[in-house]
Amino acid sequence: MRIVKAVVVLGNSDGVSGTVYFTQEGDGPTTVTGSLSGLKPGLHGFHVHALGDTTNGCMSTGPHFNPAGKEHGAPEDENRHAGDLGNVTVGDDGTATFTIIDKQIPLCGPNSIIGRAVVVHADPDDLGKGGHELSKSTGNAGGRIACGIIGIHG
Ligand SMILES: [Cu+2]
Ligand SMILES: [Zn+2]
Repeated sequence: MRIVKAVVVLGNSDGVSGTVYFTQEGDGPTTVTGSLSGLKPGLHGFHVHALGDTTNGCMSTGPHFNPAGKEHGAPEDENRHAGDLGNVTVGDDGTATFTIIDKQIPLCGPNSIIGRAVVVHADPDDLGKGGHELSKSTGNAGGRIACGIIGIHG
C-alpha cells in the first residue's frame, strides 16, 4: 500500500513552535501527530487553511480549507469544512501533544492538503455551536498565532 507523508513546522516570533506530521496509507484516513510548545494553557483552534501563502504571515493563508462548500463545524460533524480539525489541548506547561485521525484531509488526489497551511489559533474553536456571528465560518477561534505550510515528508 502506498504511504504518503507530510510535515509542517510551525513557528512565530513569540516563542510558539511545533511540528506536525501527517501520514496516509492508500485511500485510508490521515493520521496527524503533533507537538506544540509556547502556547497559553487551554483549548486552541486547529485547522487546515486553504492557502500555503505566508507572504503576510498567517493572515494570508486564506479561510479554512473547504472544497465541499460547507459550514464550519466539529471534526465529527457531517457539515464541516475539510480543514476543521477542532481544538488542541495545551497543558499548564504550555505544551500539547496530540494524535488526530481524519478522513477529510488526504495527502493525494484533488483535495490534497499538501501545499496548504496549518494554523493554530489564540482561542478555542466553538465548533460552529457558539452562537457568535463567526461560529459558522471560523468557530470564533480568535487570532492566528502560529502557522506553517504542509510539505512533502520523506
Ligand atoms: Cu484556523
Ligand atoms: Zn472551519
